[in-house]
Amino acid sequence: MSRQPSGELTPHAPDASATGLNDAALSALAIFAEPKTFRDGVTQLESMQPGSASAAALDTVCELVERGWLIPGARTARIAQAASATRMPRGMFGCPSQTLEQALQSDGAQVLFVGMPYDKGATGRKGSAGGPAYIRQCSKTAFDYTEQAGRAQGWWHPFGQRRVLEGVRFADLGDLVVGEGPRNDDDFDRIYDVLYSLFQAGRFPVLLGGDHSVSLPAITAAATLHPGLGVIHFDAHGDIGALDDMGDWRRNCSHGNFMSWVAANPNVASVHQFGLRHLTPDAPHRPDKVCSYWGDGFLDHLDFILDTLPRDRPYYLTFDVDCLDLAVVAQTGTPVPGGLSYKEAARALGRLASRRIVGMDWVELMPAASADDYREGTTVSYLMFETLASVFSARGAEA
Ligand SMILES: [Mn+2]
Repeated sequence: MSRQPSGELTPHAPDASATGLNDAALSALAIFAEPKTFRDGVTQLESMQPGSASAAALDTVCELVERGWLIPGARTARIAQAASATRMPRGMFGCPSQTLEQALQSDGAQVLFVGMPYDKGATGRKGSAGGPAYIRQCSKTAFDYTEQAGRAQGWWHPFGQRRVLEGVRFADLGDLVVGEGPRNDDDFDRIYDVLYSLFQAGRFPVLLGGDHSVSLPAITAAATLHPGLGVIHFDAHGDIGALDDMGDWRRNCSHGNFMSWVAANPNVASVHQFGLRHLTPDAPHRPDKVCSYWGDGFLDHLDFILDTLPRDRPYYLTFDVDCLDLAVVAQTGTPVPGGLSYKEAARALGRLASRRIVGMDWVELMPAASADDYREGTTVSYLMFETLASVFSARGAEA
């Protein structure tokens, strides 16, 4: 993070002593026990350590911010407002709307949908900013969420011959505000802050994109709270390049390269990519922790792949709809033929959901040209519903 964060910073965990931070970092954290701005904190650290170069104080605080030990504190109220600014009477799958504040209370819902109508990170066709509204509109065809006396009713699953998602409460936070500023700026801070607070409260966030770059702040938030995070990535494209060529994410991150910074995050232990098939002029760059499965061959080896995904690891799922075949979903910025069928994707997601998934995003879906064309939104909604059903079945329907 090369840019100094605005607003006041505060430590994200009260007790950092057990985590192997060095003395300089610990005394810097202590300074921020009383929230203060980046600049004030650095100045105070310099004055406390006479003789130390001011660059060292700056580095220490920068690293604390970058690794998520210091987080924006004064922003919470503004974020809550931003998140609820476009609330609708009923949200994804017809579920009730909640403010972030309500969602974070002890009786808040378990699954929280958050829309991000953002496509500043799309390098080609724009339009995925319309994704959240479109998929919400289509989603009730797949599943119409209901509660009785505060208990989620779930739905009957014809293949599983059982009710799924019974007792798992859903709520929709609405869309986050997208500002007028440049890409990767305040919009990303908002995604980070909202998802961070949901992860911290033990909620299961479902981010509705938006172009794929919105996953960077979402995964960063997940990795900060769940160090050792695994990322499960469905996509036609790897979205990754050599980090040395990428530079500053604030300036350069787009939907086509965001995974470079995800993979470089020390809190991310692994990235597994499925469905890749886009042609590139050169052999792709892959850091060691990234494992890519090309095309649909992985479907024959799901048992083997699952054995390579440790059970005790938390995972974040990011699903780019262009991993699906062009004939299944064409309303996406960079469609590629030869992708997964609906059934193939559902089977793979169902198996991978046996791992502990802590949150997910669904990105790159664009609205249909015609207002009454629900086909692709319905397809993606079904897949999302199936995935949620698998995730919460695997958890033993904790509710
Ligand atoms: Mn992508």
